[in-house]
Amino acid sequence: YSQLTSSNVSHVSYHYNPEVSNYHYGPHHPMKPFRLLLTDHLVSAYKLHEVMDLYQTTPASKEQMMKFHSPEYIEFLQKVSPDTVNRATASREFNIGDDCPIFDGLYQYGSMYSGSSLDATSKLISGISDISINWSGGLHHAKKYGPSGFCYINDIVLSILELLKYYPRVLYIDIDLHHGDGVQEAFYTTDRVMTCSFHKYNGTFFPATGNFNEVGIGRGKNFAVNVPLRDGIEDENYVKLFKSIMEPIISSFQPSVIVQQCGADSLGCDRLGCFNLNIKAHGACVKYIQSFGLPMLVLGGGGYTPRNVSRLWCHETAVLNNVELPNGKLPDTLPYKSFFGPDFSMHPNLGDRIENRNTKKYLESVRIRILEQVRFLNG
Ligand code: V1S
Ligand code: CA
Ligand code: ZN
Repeated sequence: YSQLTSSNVSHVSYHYNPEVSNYHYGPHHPMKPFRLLLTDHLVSAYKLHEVMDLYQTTPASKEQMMKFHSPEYIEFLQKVSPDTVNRATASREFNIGDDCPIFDGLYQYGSMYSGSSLDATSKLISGISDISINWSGGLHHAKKYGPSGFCYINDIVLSILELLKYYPRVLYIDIDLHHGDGVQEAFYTTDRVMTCSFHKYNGTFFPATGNFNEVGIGRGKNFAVNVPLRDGIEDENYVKLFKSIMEPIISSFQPSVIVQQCGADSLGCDRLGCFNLNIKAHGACVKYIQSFGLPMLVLGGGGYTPRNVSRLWCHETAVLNNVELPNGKLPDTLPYKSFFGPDFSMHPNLGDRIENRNTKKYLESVRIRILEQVRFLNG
């Protein structure tokens, strides 16, 4: 299998099935697949489609999804519908409820976004792409036996399992606001996958896991890294901390491939969020990881203010293609342009809504504690 060539121009592929944006979790639910259509329109309006390989993706098969999920759970998803569901049983046996409702086409939705991640993964494995992007994926909470936190099928675990057939070591990086618990749990006992999540943590914030002391067990000890943050973290401190942790992790773990989950709920002004990050800072984390020149699977995740989710993922698509988007107003040809008012710009200020509870002293202690953990990687 061929890997990155010596040229410094990456071959980028974009994996999307427009049908995925038509599913609805329900009128009051914060997860809006429509944000994926908005993202695609922005990417297209900036002509980024012209510089990448585009693939219309195919749904994952039942067998593919059962590489991680239990047959009982997948069969339940396949059979259930909003009209026939027994809510009491579904809630008790499969964690169905307000966070993870049964909606029309649920099974197709899960297989659609997972199929996109698997298509993106196979383009990396074959060496056709150096970087492959699926903004509809990154649903990091789903468990073997059931859904959690808006996530039904864990497309990340499925992709990593596939990568492990061809690559010795996979690094998973998760900059969603929430802890990447489903991925961490799936690889908690192996030293072939290192998981690293940055998230808000206070012991109760969903999913309530992800403190420092979760480091993996057995052979996997020290191969799970958690970076618990408080409300209101700002651009400079976040990016500095991110780089100072990821640099030693990458040099000691020496991954053969990187999977990055780019959840957009870590932006400021997110409907469910509590950080103060701007789009450029979030994008700087993606760019930094790209600078290591390893094959990379780039996924979406959370993000509950659709106009900012689509701005972010369009900006990151540009970053990954080494394209600098023009400053100033969004293109006039953009459909749904009214969503982006009143400023109609790519970079609204998202950075000053919430008081920063991360003191310099706290962040320094986080950094030191994690560097100590990472020191143990090489024996
Ligand atoms: N925070 C938060 C939040 N908000 C909701 C919610 C709100 C309205 C609805 F109609 C339905 C759900 N649920 C939550 C969180 C789950 C957050 C999931 C984040 C997912 C991700 O971004 O990481 C990846 C895509 N759930 C909870 O806090 C659990 C509850 C404890 C409170 C909310 N109720 C609805 C369920 C129980
Ligand atoms: Ca995270
Ligand atoms: Zn999230």
